[in-house]
Amino acid sequence: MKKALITGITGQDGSYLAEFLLQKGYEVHGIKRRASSLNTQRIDHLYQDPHEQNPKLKLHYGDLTDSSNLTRILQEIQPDEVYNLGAQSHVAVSFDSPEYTADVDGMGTLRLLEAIRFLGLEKKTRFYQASTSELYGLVQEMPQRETTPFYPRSPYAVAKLYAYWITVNYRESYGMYACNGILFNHESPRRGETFVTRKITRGLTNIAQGLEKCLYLGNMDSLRDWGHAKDYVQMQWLMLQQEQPEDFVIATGKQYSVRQFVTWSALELGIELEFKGKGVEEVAIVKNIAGDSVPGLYIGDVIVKVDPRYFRPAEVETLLGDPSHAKDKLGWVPSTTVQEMCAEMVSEDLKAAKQHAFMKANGFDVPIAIES
Ligand code: NDP
Ligand code: GDR
Repeated sequence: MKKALITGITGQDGSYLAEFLLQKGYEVHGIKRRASSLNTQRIDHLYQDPHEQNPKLKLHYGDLTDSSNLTRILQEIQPDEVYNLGAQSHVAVSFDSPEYTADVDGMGTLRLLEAIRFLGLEKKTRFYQASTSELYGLVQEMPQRETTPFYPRSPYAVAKLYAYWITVNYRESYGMYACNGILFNHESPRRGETFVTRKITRGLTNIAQGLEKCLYLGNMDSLRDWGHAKDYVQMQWLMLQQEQPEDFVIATGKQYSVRQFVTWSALELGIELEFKGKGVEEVAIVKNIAGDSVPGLYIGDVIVKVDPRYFRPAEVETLLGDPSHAKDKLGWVPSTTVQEMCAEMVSEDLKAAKQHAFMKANGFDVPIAIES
């Protein structure tokens, strides 16, 4: 039985990857951070009670900032594969916490690689690094492929640049099977609530249930190449099953604006929107509502506004990936379109919003966690 260690197992990708590897028959180990409240919601459905059986999923407390902890966990598990998904992954937050982001996202990668080497596991343990399209930053070439020069535009992307190169360096220096997946944005119903797609689907479903009045967003012109996280984790695994380690771009090859994602999400709820104004003045107004699908909402209501607080000190305006290398070598074909993914996200968030509205209507004052 193969053993895998996943850092970031409590995150979006970590949860899908853990599911995938368990289905493949792996023993899966994950590193979770100590938090003052439970942070395992995304993997709770995979939990097996160690008192009843020998679980195939095992969690270890740890942190990418703690080398001795990482070394001890690796020594204990001796994994065949390590997936380094753990990160302070929010680009906007990285401008507020640049040093922490560098420590976790950049140095954290070095700590793991060095622990593998120190323990003499460099010929046994294969290593996947969660690299990102944010490395491309300011446009150098469109679409972006494995050979496109990097121009990072945030402390997050600069930290990930270090992680990218240290992974390449350990491969070249020590013959490690180590590779970078340069993944473009991927989303799902499990996406963190403060990334733009989930913020939109959650915000609009709350509005449709009368729980919120207006959704505030930043740069609506931003263009992204969005895929489904469930598809993308399969590529993470495939990258570690090749004869030779290589770096791959994983993307859909199509890009859409934030505004377009708002439009699709609203249409899923039966709401047709009209956008008026430019820049900070832009708003989305309800133009039509299908049937009586959204009681309490009226034509002419303004339900999306721009708040410059969400503008970034330096923006990545446009990302579009060229996945042809992954297609040729890994047989990559995304199984979900962005519209299908948007529909799935709206549907899941609508269920939660309906439950919330039901509780509220029945006298339970449950506040909505609105973190942006
Ligand atoms: P999430 O933000 O959903 O998950 C991040 C994970 O990292 C969480 O489990 C988090 O733990 C953990 N983590 C954060 N800080 C530390 C730390 N100091 N030590 C250990 N673990 C830590 O990210 P995604 O699942 O979306 O992304 C996975 C990886 O892929 C990240 O590295 C991200 O940068 C990268 N990536 C993501 C893309 C995307 O579009 N989703 C695209 C390209 C790259 P906790 O739950 O406790 O917060
Ligand atoms: P990104 O994702 O920065 O691409 O990083 P995010 O969803 O945060 O932003 C995408 C684009 O939308 C614009 N935007 C807003 N973003 C947020 N979060 N909130 C808003 O209100 C808002 N309004 C407009 C942003 O400016 C940006 O242009 C994600 C993360 O998962 C990274 O870890 C990963 O490496 C990259 O994707 C690929």
